[in-house]
Amino acid sequence: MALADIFTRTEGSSARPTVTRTYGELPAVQGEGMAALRAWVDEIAALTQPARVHWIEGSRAENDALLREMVDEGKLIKLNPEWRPGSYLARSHPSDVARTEARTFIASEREEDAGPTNNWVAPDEIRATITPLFEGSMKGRTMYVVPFSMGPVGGPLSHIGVQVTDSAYAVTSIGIMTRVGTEVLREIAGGAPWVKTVHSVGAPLQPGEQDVAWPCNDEKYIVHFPDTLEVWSYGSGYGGNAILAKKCFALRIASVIGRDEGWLAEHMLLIRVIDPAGRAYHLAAAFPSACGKTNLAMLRPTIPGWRVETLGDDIAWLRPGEDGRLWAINPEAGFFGVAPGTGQSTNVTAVETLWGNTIFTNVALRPDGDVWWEGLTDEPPAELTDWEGKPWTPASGRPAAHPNSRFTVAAAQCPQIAGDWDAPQGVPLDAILFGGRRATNVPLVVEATDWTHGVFMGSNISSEKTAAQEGTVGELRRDPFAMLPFCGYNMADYFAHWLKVGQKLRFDRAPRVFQVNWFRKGADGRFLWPGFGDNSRVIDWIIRRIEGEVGAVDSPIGRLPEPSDLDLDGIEVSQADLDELFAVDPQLWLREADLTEEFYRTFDGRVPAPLWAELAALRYRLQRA
Ligand code: GTP
Ligand code: SPV
Ligand code: MN
Repeated sequence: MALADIFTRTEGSSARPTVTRTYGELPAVQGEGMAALRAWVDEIAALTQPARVHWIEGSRAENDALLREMVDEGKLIKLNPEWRPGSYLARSHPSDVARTEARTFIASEREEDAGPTNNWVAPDEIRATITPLFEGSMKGRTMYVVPFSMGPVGGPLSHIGVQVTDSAYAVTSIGIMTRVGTEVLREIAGGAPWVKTVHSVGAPLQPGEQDVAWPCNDEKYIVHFPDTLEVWSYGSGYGGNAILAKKCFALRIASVIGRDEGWLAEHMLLIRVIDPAGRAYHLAAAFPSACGKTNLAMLRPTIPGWRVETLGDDIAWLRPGEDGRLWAINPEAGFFGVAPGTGQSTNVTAVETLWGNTIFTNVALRPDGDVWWEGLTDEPPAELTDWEGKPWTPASGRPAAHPNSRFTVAAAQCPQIAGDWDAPQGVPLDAILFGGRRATNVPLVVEATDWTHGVFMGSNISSEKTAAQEGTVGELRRDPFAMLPFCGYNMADYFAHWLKVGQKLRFDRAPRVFQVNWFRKGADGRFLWPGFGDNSRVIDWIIRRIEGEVGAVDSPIGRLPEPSDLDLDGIEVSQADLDELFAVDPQLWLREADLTEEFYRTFDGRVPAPLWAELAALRYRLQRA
């Protein structure tokens, strides 16, 4: 693919070679809405006191200049263009490597609107806390103004926002992950509503002070104001803490907008699956962070004749259509994916996507100026520089790449991206999958009996924690709909909203709901299921269920495949492993049901009655199994 094709979204904007504009020089976009934007930018600049203000226009030249500047400042390492053209490595501060959920707040007017799964703070109180932190926080730095669109600019399901930030790394990342630039300003000028997002790494520079490679602050605040549609993020330069269009806007704030407008903002991948007969199906799947979304989004089926086209890998916005179907778009424009575990044998599509024009963060550097991470190749290189910049050899006894190291790359670079991946109206869903990382109990695949049962399943997802968030890896936690850290309002109201959206769908056109688990382990600790490309075998069963081509076995927790209906041609899975993959132990599930009751009770009566009825019915079936 030609470089020019990758940056098509910036075509039409004038390519200006100059990066820095002094404060007061404004883009030549006229319109009513610009006054409010300018006033807001003035207000933030007066508070944060940057040395310069730079309105981002989204051109290729501007992006290149920002990257060059960061290389000059030692903030990025330019990779060897022979191996990885147009690509860079960022090394974060060792304390700033993942989302900080404990420092993430929902500042709704009413505490009950945040609910027990969120950190609630009163808006006035938190403004009083963070305003002094933002005071002068951009001193000596450039404040970038980044207008962005989630979804194609002007699309019926799209929403726009503006991020001001003092991090050029954030600007270039947002440029990959969203549609950025002057065409968004034209929407704002024309009066389109927009979300305000403010980001500072919290590291002002005194005159003459030398900057560091990754400025950040020990004190961190990621604060969402759902009532006024604002995000204020302080102290972190990392991913979901700093690319505010992503988790903060497209999930936490958008979930609140969706609640009010009748749609859903979800932590889901989106794919089109094409069967050997050429029939196309659309699937969305919600798995918690680092639990396989990017991998499933880029699936290469191991069953002959099947194909998958990628539509999105992390976020989907779902809206009931006039036709009674549930329509979905991927609001993002790029992938911010987990590097470790991404390799030739697991996700060759991702490896090919990363051929160039990629910003890597916290992976290892090879002596030849290319990158490496655990799982990219079976054999590690003999020597590397690790993610902290220290010499590394296979004998070092520690990972060379941080477990949550990531790549940032344009979606258009994915070799199996769907031709219409950015179609403004999206695609109609045939199935929704919920999953998590569960070593025990949860079968490879289970089908929900109907929408309400599916919502019950989603509300009960739990998963072992990964490196994508601060905390203890492996610890089991509830992560309903894979949205625990991302739902911007009361989770029980969110369950009710899912039920309500279901009522807007035609019963025979609503997506069918399934729960999957690629991560079940045997007593010896090994994964029972080969996973990755072989997950196509589960998708094949799901689609044949949708078409009514195969039956299923009723179990207390839902419908399981008839063992003979799973296509296992060409893989070695022993009968004992298969039995274990689908084993449902009523005693253990009754214990899970107790935990569900405990969880539901934390919502003070807000969990919708139909879900309590599902829990009662589950227990009834389990007691008689
Ligand atoms: P976020 O970007 O954090 O939301 O993560 P994600 O859900 O997109 O997860 P991703 O696809 O990046 O996978 C995370 C880790 O899970 C990687 O190390 C993968 O190698 C591993 N993984 C993904 N799919 C499978 C699978 O089918 N089986 C096994 N065993 N591991 C998998
Ligand atoms: C996740 O943690 O689910 C991610 C990465 O997708 S971040 O954007 O940092 O949230
Ligand atoms: Mn994610």
